[in-house]
Amino acid sequence: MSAPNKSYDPVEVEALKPEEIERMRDEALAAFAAAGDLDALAHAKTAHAGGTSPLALANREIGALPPQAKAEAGKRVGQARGAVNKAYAQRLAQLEAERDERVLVEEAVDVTLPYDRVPAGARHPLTTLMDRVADIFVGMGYEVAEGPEVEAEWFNFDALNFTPDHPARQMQDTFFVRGAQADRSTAGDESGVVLRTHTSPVQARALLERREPPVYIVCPGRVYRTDELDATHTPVFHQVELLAVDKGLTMADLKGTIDHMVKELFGEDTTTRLRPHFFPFTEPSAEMDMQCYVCRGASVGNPDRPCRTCSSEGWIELGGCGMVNPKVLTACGVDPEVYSGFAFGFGIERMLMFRHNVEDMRDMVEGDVRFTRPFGMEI
Ligand code: FA5
Repeated sequence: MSAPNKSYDPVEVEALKPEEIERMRDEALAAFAAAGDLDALAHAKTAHAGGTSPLALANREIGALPPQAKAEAGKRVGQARGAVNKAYAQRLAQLEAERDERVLVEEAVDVTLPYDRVPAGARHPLTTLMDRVADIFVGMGYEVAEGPEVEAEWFNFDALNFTPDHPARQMQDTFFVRGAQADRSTAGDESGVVLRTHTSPVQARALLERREPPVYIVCPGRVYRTDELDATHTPVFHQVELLAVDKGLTMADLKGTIDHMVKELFGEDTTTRLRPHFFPFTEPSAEMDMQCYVCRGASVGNPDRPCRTCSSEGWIELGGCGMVNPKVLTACGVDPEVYSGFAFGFGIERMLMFRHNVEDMRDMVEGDVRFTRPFGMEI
């Protein structure tokens, strides 16, 4: 700050010269006008109207003037500062208005947009079909039974009369969790542990758990085999197993039960047939076919009317069945002289394929909603 100016001449104090004050004011007004946004305006305010701005510093110089000069210099600086503050306020209002207008456009919310864009989920068609099949038997008085997917090798194979050297026990067919047949010599008497390869071990579990027949159970569930994933195979698939053990059951009861299921699922006039087959746990055993519900056999030997559903064979393979082998009944503590039983089992993926003309099983496991959506939103 300058020393008091005894011989008063305001022109002598550089910062208070009229043209200097005008220059400071004009620079401030130009800086405010040039500020393109609120940040730039805040910087311009600090530079031109803040505590260390040229006008503020000039204001301080007034104190050094002789009393008679203070009023004039004060008026000049005060007018300039007033003009600067006014220009700042005007530019601030202008920039704020521009910002508000921009925000209204950029952050506008379209209240007419639909709010419920997330579609409702639904159960997988495999689950729905499996439950529908199970329901048919529940309606006939059967109970739903379940067993573990990680199963004792004894239940999966031994109890079902699979010989120790049966090919199904090989690691090429079965996922072993512990104690593969190959290292049985070291595994001792302990049963190995496998991922169950079919739902049939639930037969043995049900008989052992209930002890006294009658037993009527339906067992839907997931099973595992070391098959490659392709159009007609998957390493993880679903089966539905049926077991009935009672006094006096015969193949006629088995056939009648299969017929009932098929008519419920594919229509009253659908017929079935049994073809001789072999399963270690049923005797006699058969494979069960149903008449093609699309062509009803009309495509057989008729090249003019090919049928994609049954490949013009007239019949569709459903699964395996038979009368429960007396050895299985004995292993499960049921007297085969008193009781007899029948069982059948089939794959749900294959049934979904021919029931809904799905050409590739991989579509069922890939989780693409474009596959599941046409089946509807059943929950
Ligand atoms: C069995 O699994 C027997 N437990 C069925 C049975 C039960 C017979 C009771 C007698 C008494 P099989 O290995 O054939 O049988 O399999 C039955 C069905 O499972 C097949 O008809 C087929 O529909 C389905 N299946 C088998 N392997 C696969 C696979 N890799 N992917 C999809 N489905 C399969």
